[in-house]
Amino acid sequence: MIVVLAGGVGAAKFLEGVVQTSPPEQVTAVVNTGDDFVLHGLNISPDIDIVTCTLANLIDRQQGWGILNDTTACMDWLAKLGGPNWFKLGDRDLALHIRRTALLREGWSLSQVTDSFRRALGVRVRIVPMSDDPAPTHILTDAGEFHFEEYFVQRRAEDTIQGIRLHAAGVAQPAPGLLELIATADVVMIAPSNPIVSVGPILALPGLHEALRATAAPVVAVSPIVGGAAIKGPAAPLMRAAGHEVSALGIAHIYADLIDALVIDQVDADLAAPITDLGLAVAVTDTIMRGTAEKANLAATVLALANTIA
Ligand code: FO1
Repeated sequence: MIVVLAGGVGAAKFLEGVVQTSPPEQVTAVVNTGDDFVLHGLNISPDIDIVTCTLANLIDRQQGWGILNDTTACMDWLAKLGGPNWFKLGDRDLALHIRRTALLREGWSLSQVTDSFRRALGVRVRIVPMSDDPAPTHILTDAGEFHFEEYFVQRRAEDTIQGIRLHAAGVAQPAPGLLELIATADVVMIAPSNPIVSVGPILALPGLHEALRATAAPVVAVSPIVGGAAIKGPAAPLMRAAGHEVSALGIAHIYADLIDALVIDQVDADLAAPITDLGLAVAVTDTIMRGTAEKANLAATVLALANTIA
């Protein structure tokens, strides 16, 4: 089993590469739920839906989230009625949240809901939330403490970050079977996602560090930072706020005692030596996932690097 620790948009694209180089039934995506929140009384799981809809080829590729050609009739009326409209939810997207909320109320776990949805949408990759417990990510700023989505979307990431609070709802347990999945994996991959608020919440679960260190599987990460910048999203200010250098070397430091190897972009080839000095194996390739071929090449590079370690 190939286990991929995943956030949202970047991870979803990477997974599209992984399923080109390995049978989808042998791939399990463990997805961040730190972005999850309640809006309009609905349980919204942004990264789970991004991964699921991308792998179902239903995603709005221009945005990276939301459903292709979705309409906004309900959102328009919600706004007309005074509802919040800062988080754009299309009509088909809302069906996911309405159904998820109903099933959770009936006693289903988030794992069960997520598995039911990916099967309904024809996705052959197993998709597992990192936890079935609430584990919201909060950003502490000079203007107060906000849920990640309020900070990032509603407030346009303009606040000065003073800190990050993972699992702000209290102690979240790894999803059922997650530690076992890592222990028995053939390969563990960390997708090119935000190391602080997408991968960070997963790694902060009790037992995750130990599981990654103990597994016989090679653990290989892909740097989401290229040429000192993130491809998309707020990784740079968040890494700085967490005291890390915004570079592929900074990524290596964050993951150093949990991974065996790191794949970095060719523009960062000069960082291969200092990263190797940390005891990590390094592969250098084009990590910008412009299209299908680049996604497949990146996944193949990760797999090849893993095979040199196993
Ligand atoms: N990101 C935005 O920047 N603006 C939005 O209005 C927005 C809506 C949205 C709806 C459903 C969904 O699954 C994701 C959505 N996202 C939106 C992306 C979301 O902010 C992601 O959690 C982040 O991009 C981090 O992965």
